Amino acid sequence: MEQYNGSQIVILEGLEAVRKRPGMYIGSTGTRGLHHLIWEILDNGIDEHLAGFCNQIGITLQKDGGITIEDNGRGVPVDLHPTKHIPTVRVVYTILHAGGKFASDVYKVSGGLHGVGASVVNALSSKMIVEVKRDGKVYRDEYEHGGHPTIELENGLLPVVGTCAKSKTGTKVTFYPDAEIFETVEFKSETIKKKLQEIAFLNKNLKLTYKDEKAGETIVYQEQYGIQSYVKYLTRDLTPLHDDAIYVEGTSGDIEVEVAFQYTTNYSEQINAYCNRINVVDGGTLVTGFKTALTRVMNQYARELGVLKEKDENFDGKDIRNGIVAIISIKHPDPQFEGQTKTKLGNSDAKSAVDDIFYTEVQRYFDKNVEILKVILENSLKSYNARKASDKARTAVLKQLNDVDTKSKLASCSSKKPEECEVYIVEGDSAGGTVKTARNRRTQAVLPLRGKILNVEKATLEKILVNNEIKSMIAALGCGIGDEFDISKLKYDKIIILTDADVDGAHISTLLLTFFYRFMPELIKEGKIYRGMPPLYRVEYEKQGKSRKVKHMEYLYNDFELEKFRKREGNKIIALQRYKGLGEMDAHQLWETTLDPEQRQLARIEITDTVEADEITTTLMSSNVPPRRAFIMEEAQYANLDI
Ligand code: 28F
Repeated sequence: MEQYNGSQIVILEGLEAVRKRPGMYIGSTGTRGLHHLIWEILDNGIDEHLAGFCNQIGITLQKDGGITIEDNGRGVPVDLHPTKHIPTVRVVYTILHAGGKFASDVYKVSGGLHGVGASVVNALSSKMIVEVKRDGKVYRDEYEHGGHPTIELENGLLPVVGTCAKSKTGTKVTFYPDAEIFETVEFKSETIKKKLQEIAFLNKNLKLTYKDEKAGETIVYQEQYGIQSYVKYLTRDLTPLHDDAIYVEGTSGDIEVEVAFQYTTNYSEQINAYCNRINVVDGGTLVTGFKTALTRVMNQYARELGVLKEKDENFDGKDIRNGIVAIISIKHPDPQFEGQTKTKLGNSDAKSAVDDIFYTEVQRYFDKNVEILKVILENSLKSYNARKASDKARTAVLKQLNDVDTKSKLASCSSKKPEECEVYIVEGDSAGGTVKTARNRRTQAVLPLRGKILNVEKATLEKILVNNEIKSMIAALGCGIGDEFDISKLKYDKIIILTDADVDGAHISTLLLTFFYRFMPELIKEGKIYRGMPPLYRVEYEKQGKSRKVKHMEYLYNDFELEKFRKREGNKIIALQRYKGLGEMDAHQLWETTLDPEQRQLARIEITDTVEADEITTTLMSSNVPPRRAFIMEEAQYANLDI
C-alpha cells in the first residue's frame, strides 16, 4: 500500500516499542494503566480548553467496549506535515512524542506519565478512529492493531468524509483498548466519574458530558464556581465555621492564581495544590506563598481588631491554619516539578505570585466580610491559647521534675562518670535500705520505689508525668523522656531493675519495662536495662572432705536449679531456705548474690521484635485479668524476659 513508505516503517517501529513495553509508557497494563489511556486523550482536550479554544468535552462509553472523547476545540490540523509528508493529525496519532505542543515548554508536566501522547494510546488499541471538524469539513483517520493506518491518503492528505457548519470545529477520538495488551479492557464508570468531577472543579465552566450507552446514563459536570465549589465539596461532611467558601483570584505577570478556602471545626489542615491542573501532592513554592501571606495578613488583622493584645506574641502559622480546607490552583508557563515523584513545585516566582495576590485579594474580601474574619480569628485564638496552655503545662511538669530531684529518695553514687555507674531500681523501701548498705557507694546508686508504679499502658500522659515514682525515676536517669529524650545525658551505664522473685515483683518489673518501652525505648534498644537476679534458695549441705565432713553453701536462682541440685546432692542437704523477698537477705548476702559485679547474674532486657513487644505489653497491660496473670506467672519462672 502506498502509505507504507520509508518513514511509515520507522513510525510503526516506534509504536511497536510501546506495545513491547507498555508499562514504561502508562505505568501498568492493569486497570490503572487502562484508565490512563482515557486521561491521556482527555488531557489533550483539556489543553485545548486551557488554550482558550474549547468549552465542552464529551465522554461516551460505547456499547461495544469502545470509548469516545470529543471536544469543540479547533480540531487537530489536517494539513500536510512539512517534514513527515503525511497529515499533521496522523503525525499526532502515530509518531511517538509527536504532540508538538505537549513536548513544548508550555505544558511540562509532573508525575512522569502525563503527556506521553496520543500515539501511545493508539499503539495500545486494537482500533482507533479520529474525526476532525475544520473549515466546514469532516476528516476521518483510522488505525488498527496498534496504530496501523487503514485510510488511504490522497496526495498525502486525508479524504473529506462530510461537511458541517464552518463554526463547528473539534476533535473526536474513539478507541478500543487492545485485549492482547491489557489484563482487563473494562472501564470503571466510578473511576471516570470521579476524575470528571475533579476536572470540572479545576476548570471553571468547562462542560463535561458523561454518557454510558450500556447503562443508559448521562451526567453533566460543570462547575460555575470552580475550586470554590471544590472546597464546599471537601467540607460537605464537616462542620464549617462560616457558610461560604472564600475565593480569591488574580494574575501576576504570566502566572494566574486562584485560592479557595473554608474553615471547619476540625483540628487539622487540608491544603490541596494544583499547577496547570496537575495535583502537586508534595506542595512546594505555591503552598509556601499561600501560608506566608495567610499568616501575615491574619496577624495584621488580629492586631488591628485587638484579638491579640500588645503583650501577646503573634499567632503561629499553625494556629491560623487550624481547621482550614483550601485549594490553591495556579497556571504557570514554565513549571518546574521537583522531587523523586515530580510532585513538588520548585518555581520561586510561584511563591511570590501566590503571596502577593492572596495577600492583596483576601484583604479586599475580609474588609467587606468582617464577621467571617472575626470567626476565623477567634478560631486561631483558641488554637493559640491551647498551645500556650500546653506549653505552660509542659514547663510546669519539667520544673516539677527538677524539684523532685532534691526530694527524691535516690541514693546517688560518688562517681560522676556514667560509663562506670549503675543504678538499682529497687522494689520497696526496706529492700532499698538493705541495698543502700550493701552496695559499692562509689559506682552504685539506689532508687527505691514505693509500692506499685502506675500502669502506663492505661494512664494518660499527664497522669504519668505527675506520678511520683515515675518522676523520681525520670529525674534520676537525667535523659528526659519522649521528644526531649537525649541518651547522651543518661547518668548511668546500667539500669538494673531489682524486685522480689515472686509474682508481684514480676508485675512491677513488667510495669517498669512498659514505662521504658513507651517513653525511653532507646534505653532498651541500646541494651542499658537489666534485671537483677536475686537467688530464690540458699542451701547448706555437707560434703565428705579428706578427713571429715565439710559444710558448704550454695545459692540457687530458680526451681530448675533446685531440682538439678536435689538430683546431684539431695541426700546431703542440711538446710534449705527459700527467700520470700530481698528483705530476707542481709547486706552481705545481698552483696555477694546480687550486687557484686564479679558474682552477680544480670539479664539484659532485649527487644527482639518490636511488633511482638507491642503485642506483649498490650496483653500484659490490658484489663483482661486471667491472661495477664498467666503471663506474669510464666515470666516469673524464667530469668530472662526477652520482650
Ligand atoms: C478528544 C481529545 O485531542 N483535542 C485537540 C487540538 C488542537 C490543535 C492541536 C489538538 C499542532 C502542531 C501538533 C489546532 N489548531 N481532544 C483533543 N485539539 N492539537 S488535540 O494541535 C496539535 C499540534 O503539532 C490545534 C491550531 N493549533 C493547534
